[in-house]
Amino acid sequence: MKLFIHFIAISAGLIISTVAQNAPQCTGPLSVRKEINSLSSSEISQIKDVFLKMKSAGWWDWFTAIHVQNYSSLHSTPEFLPWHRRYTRDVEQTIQSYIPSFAMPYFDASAVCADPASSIIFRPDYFGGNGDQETKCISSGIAAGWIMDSSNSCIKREFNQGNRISSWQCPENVMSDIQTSKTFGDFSYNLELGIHGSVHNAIGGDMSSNASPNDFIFFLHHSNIDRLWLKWQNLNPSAKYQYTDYKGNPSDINGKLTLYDTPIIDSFDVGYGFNCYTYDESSTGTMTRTGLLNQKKNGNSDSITEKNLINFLDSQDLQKFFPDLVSNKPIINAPLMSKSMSPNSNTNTTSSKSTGNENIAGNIPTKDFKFNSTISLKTETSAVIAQNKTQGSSGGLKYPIPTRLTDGFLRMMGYDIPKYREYYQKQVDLANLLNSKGYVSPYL
Ligand SMILES: [Cu+2]
Repeated sequence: MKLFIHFIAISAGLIISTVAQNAPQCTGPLSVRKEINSLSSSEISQIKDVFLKMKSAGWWDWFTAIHVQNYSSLHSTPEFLPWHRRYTRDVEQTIQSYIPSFAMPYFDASAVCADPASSIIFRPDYFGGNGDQETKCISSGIAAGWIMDSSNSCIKREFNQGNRISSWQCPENVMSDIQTSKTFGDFSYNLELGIHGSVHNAIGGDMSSNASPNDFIFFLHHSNIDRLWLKWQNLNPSAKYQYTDYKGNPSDINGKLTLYDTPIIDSFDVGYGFNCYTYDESSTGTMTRTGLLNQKKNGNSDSITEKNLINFLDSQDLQKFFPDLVSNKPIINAPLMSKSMSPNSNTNTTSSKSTGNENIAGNIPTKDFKFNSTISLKTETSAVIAQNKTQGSSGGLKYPIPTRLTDGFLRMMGYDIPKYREYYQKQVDLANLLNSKGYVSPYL
């Protein structure tokens, strides 16, 4: 109850009813979301202190409860992207009530595709590494030792290859998903089945259950998924308000978001309504290998491989996997900013708290919400494809084949299995093609 009052207090005064098709443009400063590698050590230790306070105030269990309760409406459905955009923003705004300058970092997972376990996020001074061999409990990182309401237990991780994580989608695969998905429904499902599912499945433990928000990596990951959606939106302006499921059936964009009392369409515009944030995309086009590696260090992955691909693939292959690269679309370093917004274009310096539209429906669970459906699946190691790190023909590392999602994970998520097989085959075909052409990824 205490938590509920806290929540209302934060939301009070910020409720704006949204009847128009588009929420109003943000007038205050935008939160600028940076890649996790770009955070300073003082930002990380500040987060650590605040997250502990938020844990005792019940926030993390609260946010997990929301996800657990509404799970089935939010995955494998058109709501996947708009709902998680809203949810991630709510968490960001809650953290901002403790640290006003906070912006949700993103984890550019594909930038560490060949050896995900080496990511900075798993360091002990960040979010800790794999779970214990027996208990699966994490023993390092910001949330080590926490007991979560959803399981009445620790936060668990179970990497899919012992203390390693097998390869997931590299930037080329993610870029291909973005360029070959021409409708919202296609894009949403490809992203969900692709890098989204891979990260959840491969980290395992809480991350591969419906209580995944227990692990803060969830929010770093969804911030990145959201960034990729924004990228797709900016590349496909005419399809921006399309709202269909993956089979192409139209869905109601003016309907309400699950749990929230706001129209789904309000999630579609970043820089408007409650979406007063943007992404820091500092990958600009220095196309030398050193330049690429420096950019890699800064964590941004998806706009820097394009020129590289043009040099290795013929036009037929480009057409199949990277159609935008043959259509003269100006996509290299495509701007991520919504419309004309940029973080520097704001002259209004009033509090960022004044621009949010935090209208939350009254049916969100209280902290006493009962957990009875948490599913935690064992990783099916037999289905894990071993990572291939042998040398490619031109001296660079061979392009890794993304690991297939396990059958247990596919079932738990309710994914369309034939659709997944088709999607996954295309991912493998691309990896094989790149290897057959002696392609050297700037990320390996
Ligand atoms: Cu989710």
